[in-house]
Amino acid sequence: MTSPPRVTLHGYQHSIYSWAVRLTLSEKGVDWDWAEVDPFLEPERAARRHPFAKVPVLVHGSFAVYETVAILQYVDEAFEGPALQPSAPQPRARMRQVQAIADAYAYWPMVRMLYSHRVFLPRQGEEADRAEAREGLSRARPVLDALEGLTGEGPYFGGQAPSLADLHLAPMLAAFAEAPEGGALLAGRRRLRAWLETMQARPAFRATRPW
Ligand SMILES: N[C@@H](CCC(=O)N[C@@H](CS)C(=O)NCC(=O)O)C(=O)O
Repeated sequence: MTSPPRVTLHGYQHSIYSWAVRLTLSEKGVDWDWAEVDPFLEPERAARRHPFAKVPVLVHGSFAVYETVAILQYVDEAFEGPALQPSAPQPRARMRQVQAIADAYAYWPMVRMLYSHRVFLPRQGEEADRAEAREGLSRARPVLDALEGLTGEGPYFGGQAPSLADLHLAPMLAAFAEAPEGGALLAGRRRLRAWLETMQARPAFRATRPW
């Protein structure tokens, strides 16, 4: 009997997007192998699997996929485990909407501007740009407001169970909240802060967090 193909995640230990994939694999109960690639120090190596020299890339047997939104969907649909996408049109649209907001409006100011320059680079002993951090904080405000407006009655964006929206967004918000100024801004959005606390308490979140 042939064994099922392995899953290998090509990612960077500090990458927030790689964390979203690890979190989803873990929630789904899928085992994976890790292949460390630092896209900042090794862009040529990253470019072997990703035309834009980024991580993550998921390889499952002979199938490879990049772009986190596609990877998360694939993980949910290709493996057994709890369903991470609602089937009804409205909650499904809401899930996609939150994922799109995460990519288009949250990642850059929250992670690459605030978290990188206020937390990550100083922790690494590297030079950081305070102006970038300030600008990231300011650009994050309307994103937090939009996300606060999309939180629903349940503990998760999609209601009572976590979906890909929660798993895609949580690492970004967790990174943002690592900066004291980010945590303070988040504290003013009560439902969003409660949502992040719910996510942070999940065993998969604790098991996969990079710090
Ligand atoms: N659109 C990509 C974004 C991935 C991304 O930006 N990854 C970061 C690490 S979290 C990266 O590889 N950055 C390298 C670079 O920007 O040069 C996705 O959804 O997977």
